[in-house]
Amino acid sequence: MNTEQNKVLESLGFDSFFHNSFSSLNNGEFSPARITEVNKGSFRVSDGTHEMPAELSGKFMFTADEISDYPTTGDWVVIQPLDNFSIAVIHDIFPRKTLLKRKAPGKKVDFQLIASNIDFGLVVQSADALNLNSLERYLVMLNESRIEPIIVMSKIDLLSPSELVEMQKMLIRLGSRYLLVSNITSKGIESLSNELQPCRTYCLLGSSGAGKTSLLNKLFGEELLRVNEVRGKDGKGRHTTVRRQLIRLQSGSIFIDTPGMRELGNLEVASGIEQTFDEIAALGTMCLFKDCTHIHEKGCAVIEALEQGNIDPDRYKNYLKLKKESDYYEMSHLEKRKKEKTFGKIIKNYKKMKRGDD
Ligand SMILES: Nc1nc2c(ncn2[C@@H]2O[C@H](COP(=O)(O)OP(=O)(O)OP(=O)(O)O)[C@@H](O)[C@H]2O)c(=O)[nH]1
Ligand SMILES: [Mg+2]
Ligand SMILES: [Zn+2]
Repeated sequence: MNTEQNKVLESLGFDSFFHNSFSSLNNGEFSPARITEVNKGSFRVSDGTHEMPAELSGKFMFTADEISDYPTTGDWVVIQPLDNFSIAVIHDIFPRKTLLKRKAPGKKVDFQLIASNIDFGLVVQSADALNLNSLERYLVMLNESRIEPIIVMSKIDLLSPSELVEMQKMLIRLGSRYLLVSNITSKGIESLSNELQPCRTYCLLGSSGAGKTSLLNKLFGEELLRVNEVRGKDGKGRHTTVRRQLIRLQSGSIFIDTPGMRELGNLEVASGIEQTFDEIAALGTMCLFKDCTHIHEKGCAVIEALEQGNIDPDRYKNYLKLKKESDYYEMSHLEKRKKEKTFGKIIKNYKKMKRGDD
């Protein structure tokens, strides 16, 4: 890679973490690119200069067997551009810095990938519909993935000054960084802009209608229009909602917009819960029993603190709720994996038998 190419890639978030693994993935002919969009198994990639559709190589598809083996938006991949950058073949995925995933919607006990290589998660929620439990769910997910959370309360134009004060009191309890913005009056947009760092990747999360895309438009200013015009050429309408799309701001920050999620289930998030409810976790180390569930045990430091009014009853309730859910899914997921393994063995043995090996 020459220095010019290097700079362009860096502007898309390609840092030393990815540089270090490139030599082991590259055989000289291929180059790095970032997944900018995933749409039902078809991909778009950018190398900073060219954006093009991309397909998985046959070998890639053959060796991938888990959901997390496939590329998601934000992934760095090794590509081979073809036909003068009109299409690319994806040969490999770089190891991920971070991976954002959630439980697949419905009864399925499986993961769904949201995005990868995210540095900051912007949890957008409408100020007129503050929901601590929902915010805590996002915080658990982000903490579990080691992504720094930033809460963004949008639509503050809908609140009276006294309602704003009340809302902030509630937000402080979460112990996370938060910002207040209005996409209508532009209040708070500048402070948010000033926080953003170039070459870092931000993911917009939050329920549908929270104002994620409006915020991104706001941050983008006139630039997004240009992007939309460019996108217009490849047949996508100017007003279509962008789905899990990676966009670079003029200031150099990289954004991934996601479609609003109706339900946010977490799987395997024990450490994310501990981190999100750190005051409860800290007390928990002082309980009489090591495996204390903090529900009814004797000598439970959490219950004691609750009774003395030292921890917030709402937070305690949410903590138990998320923990119960996480434990349940964790067990079901483990069972499912065990079944899959057994089934995989049966198929392997069957194939062997057909081939006539022992
Ligand atoms: N009053 C007010 N309305 C807003 C604000 N931000 C967004 N809206 C409105 O809220 C609605 C939803 O905004 P979007 O930006 O599409 O929300 P989203 O989070 O991207 O929603 P999904 O794409 O469905 O996940 C739109 O009608 C916006 O005009 C705000 O700051 N104040
Ligand atoms: Mg949107
Ligand atoms: Zn306890």
